[in-house]
Amino acid sequence: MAPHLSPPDAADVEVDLELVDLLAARRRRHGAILRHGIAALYPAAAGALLATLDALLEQHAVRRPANLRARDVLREAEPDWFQQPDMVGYVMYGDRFADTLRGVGGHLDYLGELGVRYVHLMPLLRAREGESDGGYAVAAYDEVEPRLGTMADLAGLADALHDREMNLCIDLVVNHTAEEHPWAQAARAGDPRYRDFYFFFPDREMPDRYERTLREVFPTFAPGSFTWLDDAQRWVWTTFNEFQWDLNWSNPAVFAAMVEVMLHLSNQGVDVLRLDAVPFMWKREGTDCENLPEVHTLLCTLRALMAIASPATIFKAEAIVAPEELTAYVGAGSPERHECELAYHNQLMVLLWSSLATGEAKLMTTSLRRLPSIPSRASWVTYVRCHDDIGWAITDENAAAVGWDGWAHRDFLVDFYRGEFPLSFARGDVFQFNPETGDGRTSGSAASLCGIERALEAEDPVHLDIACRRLELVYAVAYSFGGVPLLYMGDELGVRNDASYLDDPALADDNRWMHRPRMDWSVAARRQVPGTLEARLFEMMAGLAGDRASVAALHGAARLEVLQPTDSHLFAFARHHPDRGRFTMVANFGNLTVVADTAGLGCSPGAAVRRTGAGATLEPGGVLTLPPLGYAWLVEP
Ligand code: OTU
Repeated sequence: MAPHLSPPDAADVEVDLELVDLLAARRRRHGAILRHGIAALYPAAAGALLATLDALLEQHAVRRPANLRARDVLREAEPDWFQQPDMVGYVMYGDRFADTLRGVGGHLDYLGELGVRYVHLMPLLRAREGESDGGYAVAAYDEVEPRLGTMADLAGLADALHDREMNLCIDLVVNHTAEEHPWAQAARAGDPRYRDFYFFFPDREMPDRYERTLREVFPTFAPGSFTWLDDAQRWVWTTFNEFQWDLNWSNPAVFAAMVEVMLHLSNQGVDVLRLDAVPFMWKREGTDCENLPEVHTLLCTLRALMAIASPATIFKAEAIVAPEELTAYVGAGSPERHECELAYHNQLMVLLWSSLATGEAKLMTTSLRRLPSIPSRASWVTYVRCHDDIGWAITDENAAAVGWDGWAHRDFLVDFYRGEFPLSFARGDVFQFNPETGDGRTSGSAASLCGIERALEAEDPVHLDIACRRLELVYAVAYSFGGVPLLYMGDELGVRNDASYLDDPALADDNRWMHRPRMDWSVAARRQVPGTLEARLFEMMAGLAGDRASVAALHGAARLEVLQPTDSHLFAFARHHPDRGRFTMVANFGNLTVVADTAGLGCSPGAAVRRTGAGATLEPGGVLTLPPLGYAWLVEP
């Protein structure tokens, strides 16, 4: 008789996971990092701050709902949940997608069709009235924007998502508050406790000294980094808009107050906190006040706290910075450090658009080969478009390495994507042109930047087909490069630029609203009408998600190797995992057909096609034929 284990009585195995034991274990695991971080950041106040944090942790543990405590345990058992090959994100403004949070909950089937398992809702906490930088000027961290609903609706949406194995990501604006936030109002009125929540200066002396080395983020609509307050007779630090006051994170009271905010949001069932504008969280004279070492210590310390209090909640860093600064946010360079689990891969995004414009992949290959690898427990979010402009973060060094002039190339990209370059297929606009530095950025929807808008206007089916291939090509890279791919609302339907923001005085100044249109559900319905643009693109995006989910090697921990094909129009990379096989993608950005040999890309003869675009084919023997904008996804066991 075959030996078998008889199932034990359920009562025998029921383990009572005492909350106190769990907390103690988590403290043993993360407590030293927490204490070290606090001591490093706040040496004079460390003891008192740790006591405050202890009290917050205790209060939080009592308040944390039972279902989320269970989720904590599950997530500790599956810490790589966000790295699974079936993880696909969708980014939306709740109001623009479905009016309210409840409305969003009513459209989860739609997201399910796209294979979405991660929903990023753009800023949803109560913002200031009027201009609010798309909600990035928060007036109350403990309230949901009334237009969208209530905190209870948010918790309800989290539950509904969790029931469908979907995860919730929300924005947390950590660098600044709105000037209407009660902290800011108290500071303005002269309350000394809250004065220290921000940076106030009686005269121009310090602002002038800082500004010698600061970069201007919004040079056209918010020049300078300080704003004069007539009533308070003070300058206040405002990196972004005048109504967004930078928080003073060197004040331990700010740290404690923001921890409270984070814990409260995690108790609503939030899985991922997108930490906005993290590079700016620490200032020091004589520097650009971005990416300072203290920022990284801050993030590690907050991470340790969250891992003790709410392990089900992870961090995504929003640091849209130069390549040499980027990778540290996910722990590159110090793999023993646990910083953010996720960060935006703005390099990949920028280089995809650069490659589409030039029909050349060598800059992308060279730049990405130079990026340090990141620890296997962290991942990128990869994306083609988001709600922001495209800042052309291509360094002079990387451009020079392929024989290009960095400035000239960035200038070309700005012209190309505003549609002003001969033969440009794009339709976009320039965002925040800075005449002092000559730098410009780009606004526009993915479809418009890929040429779909122009082709539709010209009623030109050939160019429409080519434009769709461009969109597919860049999304096919984003869906396989590593980590969580993000689908930006509307791209699945080829939504074009929308000029209606110009009619709203609170938005008209900021052309990023051209690529933040409202969802038109009658357009979405056309996804079911064969032969339409919407059906084609929707099926394409759903197919990318489905194929991605079927490739074990697309787990986020698989090592990335950017390959160097002999033909510089090709971009190719492999993902290696010792126990999950190998994945290879080859993409042709050029406008001639390229024939490549898969053995030359390191593939074994057993490599099989999982997906192709634009009619690419693989013949026995490993000969790959890639028409213009064609690509292949190859898998090996
Ligand atoms: C973020 O972006 C948001 O994504 C923007 O929508 C906000 O306007 C802004 O913060 C202020 O809250 O400069 O052009 O390195 O580059 O935080 C976008 C980080 C931005 C910054 C980034 C910022």
